[in-house]
Formats: sequence, structure tokens, C-alpha cells
Amino acid sequence: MKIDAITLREMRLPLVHFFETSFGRIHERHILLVTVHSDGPEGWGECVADNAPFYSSEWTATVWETIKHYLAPAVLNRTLDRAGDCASLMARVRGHRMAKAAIENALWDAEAKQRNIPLWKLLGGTRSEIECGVSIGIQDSIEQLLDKIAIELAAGYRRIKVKVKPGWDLNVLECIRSRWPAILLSCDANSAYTLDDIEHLRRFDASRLLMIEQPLWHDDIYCHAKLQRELKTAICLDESITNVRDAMQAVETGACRILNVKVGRVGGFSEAINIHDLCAAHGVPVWCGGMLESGIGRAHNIALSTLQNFSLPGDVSASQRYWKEDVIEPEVKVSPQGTIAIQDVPGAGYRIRTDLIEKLTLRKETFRTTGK
Ligand code: OSB
Ligand code: MG
Repeated sequence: MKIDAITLREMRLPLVHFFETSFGRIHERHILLVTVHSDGPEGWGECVADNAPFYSSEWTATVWETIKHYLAPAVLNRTLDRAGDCASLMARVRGHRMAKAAIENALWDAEAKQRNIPLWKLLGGTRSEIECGVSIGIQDSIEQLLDKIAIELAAGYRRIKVKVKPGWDLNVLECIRSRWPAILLSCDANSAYTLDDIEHLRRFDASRLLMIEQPLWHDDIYCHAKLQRELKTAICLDESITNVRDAMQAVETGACRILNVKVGRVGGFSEAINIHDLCAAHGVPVWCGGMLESGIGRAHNIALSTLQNFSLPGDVSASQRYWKEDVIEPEVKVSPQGTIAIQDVPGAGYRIRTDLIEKLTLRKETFRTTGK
């Protein structure tokens, strides 16, 4: 396919409920969307960067400028056999993985439609349904958190993950465990602890968690390996893994026993598949993380979750948990058994509500090279 133009837009989507992690509380998302225009059907991609550099150093402003000045020019007017080929065209730009992923994933979407096959099949997926978990933010009180968990369990979700931070951790986990002794339960610290907290973190073992996600620094692997040796609970890395070499280091040093794959964090589907394959070869299970995506990114996460070694429930849940109205049709629905059924339709499997997206758009720019 020949890439004729790229449209970048920013849309604002208010969350149904605020979302709080150890690094802060948000009430809405500013989401950048990429549309790739080629000689065939157009492709859509979502950038998972937030509008503040708290989860990662990338944020909406850096993504916008990087795509405009470097990534779009690197791929415009190029002809690609496979969407994944764009990675080498963009490799001169260091980092900026979330920006790169938005472009690469839009190309995968276009390629799947052009080949008239489902995106999940193009990615190498095999599942006909995926298992869903939920990520529940820090609440104003433990009672509110327990109420939320009860609602999600009644809806069928198969794994509950709660956000933790110093002061909102052991007490919370103990309350959850005493009320629900047998559920799959994990927690995510988003880097809220240090190695000085080893004794404290050891006490998490009593809650029999499936995993503790990213307890230490966002860019660390070495100290996680030290910590993992001291804990019974499996560590899962999220922030620290930005490419397949990070994954190799984490797996081979024993820094984690489970890995969270977020396609945006690792620079696109190709690298996500590389990490999936590496972990499969080492017998390390992975699951698909979420970044409060709109339906466009959510559909991509669903497709990725169909790969064989995505063997634990992901943070892939129903549209209505996040948005009053999603930008895709039908919106993502989860069955009473806590699963999403995979559709056998070409592309990402959902219709994009361009009228609604237009209404939510704050700014929009189309890049093309002229005169060639
Ligand atoms: O660490 O997994 C995380 C949301 C924003 C930033 C980081 C994380 C999260 C989540 C939400 O946990 C997962 C979801 O999309 O529901
Ligand atoms: Mg996480």
C-alpha cells in the first residue's frame, strides 16, 4: 500500500468515573487518533499517551510534534508490503514509541481491510473469545472500592486488579480478600515503592495475589529482579518493558514471572508480537494491558489478546465502563461469563463513528507531501 496522507486529531472524551493511580487522578482523556490514507481502505490507530507525562515521558504535545515533524514525513509517499515494515522507516527517531504505535497500528488496520481478513488473524491470533479483567482505580473510601468490585464480579469479570500506593495497599487488599477469598486478584503500584519497602511488600504475599504489577521504578529491571527473589507473589512488569530486549532482560534475570503487553508502550503491533513470542518461548504468560482507550484502541487490544500466549485475563473491558458513548459501533460488550467474542469480519471488526469523532475533535491536521 502507498501512504498518501496521514490525519492526526485530538479528541476529548470525559470518563464516566474518575480514574486514580499512584501518580494521580484524571476525569477525562485527550486522545490522539491517526488516520492513514492510502490507495486502499483507510486505517485508524489510537495513541495511548495521556495529556501529562506521568505514566510515561510521552504526552499528547510530544506525540503531536513528533508525528508532524518526523514520523509522518518518514512514511509519507512510501509503499509498504506489510504494515510492520514501517517500523524500520521510523527507526531513526529514538523513543517516542506511543507515537510510532499509533501510525503502525493504523497501517495494520488498513492492511487487514485491504487483504479482507480480520486484524486478529493478520496478527496471528487463534482465540475465538478472550477473557476480561478490570482495573479499578483508587477510590475515596474502601467501602466505595468494595462496592465497585462487587459490581464488576456480578458483571462476570474474571480478574480484579486494584491500584495501590503507600497508605492504600495492605489494608485494602486484606478487606478484599476477607470478603472474596477465592477470586483472581492482583494489584498495580505504578512504581509507588522502592527497595526500602521490601519488608512491607513481603506482607502482600498474605493476600495470595495473582501478581503485583510494577512495584518499583518505571525504568527499572535490575531492582525488580532483587525484589522478586524476596517475594512469593509474582511480579508483573508494565512500565519497564518498552521493547523485546527489555523483555529478554526481565525474563532472563527473573525480574518478573508475568508480563503486561501494551501495544502503545512497546511501539506497535510488531514489537508486541516479538515480546509475546519471546515470553512464549520462555514459558512466561502475558496479558494485554489497557490505557483507558476509546473503542479504536480497545478493538486493537482485543485483536492482540487473541494470540496464544495471552493466557491471563487482560485489562480489556466493556466500553460502558469508561464512556457514555464510544466512538465505535457496536460498542465493546462483555458477556456474563466475562469474555469478549471475537468477530470474523475484515479489519478491526467495528464501525468507526466518524460523525461523533468530528464532534469530539479539538484539533485536526492532515499531512501529505506535495509535488511528488
Ligand atoms: O498501569 O495499567 C496501568 C491506566 C492508565 C495508565 C496506566 C495503567 C492504566 C490501567 C487501566 O490500569 C487499564 C484499563 O484500560 O482499564
Ligand atoms: Mg500497569
